[in-house]
Amino acid sequence: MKNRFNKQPAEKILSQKQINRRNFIAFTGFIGLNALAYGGWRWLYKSPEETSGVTAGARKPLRRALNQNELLLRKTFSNDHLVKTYPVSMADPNVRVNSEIGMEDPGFDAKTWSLTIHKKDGSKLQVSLHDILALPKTEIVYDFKCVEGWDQISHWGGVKFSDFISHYNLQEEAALQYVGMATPDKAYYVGLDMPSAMHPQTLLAYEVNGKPLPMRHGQPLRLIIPVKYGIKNLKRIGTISFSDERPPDYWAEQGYDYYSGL
Ligand SMILES: Nc1nc2c(c(=O)[nH]1)N[C@H]1C(S)=C(S)[C@@H](COP(=O)(O)O)O[C@H]1N2
Ligand SMILES: [Mo]
Repeated sequence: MKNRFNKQPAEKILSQKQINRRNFIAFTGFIGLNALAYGGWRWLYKSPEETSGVTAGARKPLRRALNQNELLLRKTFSNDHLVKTYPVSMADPNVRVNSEIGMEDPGFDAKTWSLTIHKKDGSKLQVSLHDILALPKTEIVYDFKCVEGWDQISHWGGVKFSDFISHYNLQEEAALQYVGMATPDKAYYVGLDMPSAMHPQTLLAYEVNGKPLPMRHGQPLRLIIPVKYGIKNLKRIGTISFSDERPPDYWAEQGYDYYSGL
């Protein structure tokens, strides 16, 4: 009797010639794609490095691509586009500490710290933490993303940069195209396009998880700018300045994207 449960599906039997042909196509295709990738990499690697300026350290074609990408991103940027937020319960209680450039001064004292604002007319405005704590407080829980490949949902509190601007009547400054921020020792610094700085989720933050910022997270005041990668979220802000030219930016001088938008 025939076993009806042991039926083999009718497979197409390939001739040796067909097998050889398929192997040949797969093999040459593999070699070809690799040659193309290698050629592309050689081309990029051998192309000249950009002229050092506000940005540096990247091959010219790569920097061109980054700058083009910035133009596209800027076209779609809007204050109505909010970064996704989460309930406080989802915030990680152990906030990761990344790098601490510009925070190494052992003599730094958060109690005597004040924020220096360089105004358009050349004058300086000194703002104490006490003054900042008196401004309306905003909290945000969002997914903080570092270019090094990690991200973490974290909870921050502070004053909106845009609220700070209106409280101190810095409208003329905010009409310029860029904001520059630096640590008190000037060792770490970032440049930000004004629309991103004025975005409603951008904070001058003094709290993480409902408590004052620990030293390693930038005590007493840091930038939280959810529309950007971690590199732009300067810890321990010492000075803020405004300009129509791109301010110096620590990582853009090392080949990273100046815009670093998300
Ligand atoms: N002053 C200063 N701010 C800094 C950095 C730094 O090295 N020094 N590193 C940046 C980078 S790359 C990231 S990912 C975040 C990390 O912030 P966190 O340590 O609070 O997680 O801080 C940013 N701000
Ligand atoms: Mo980072």
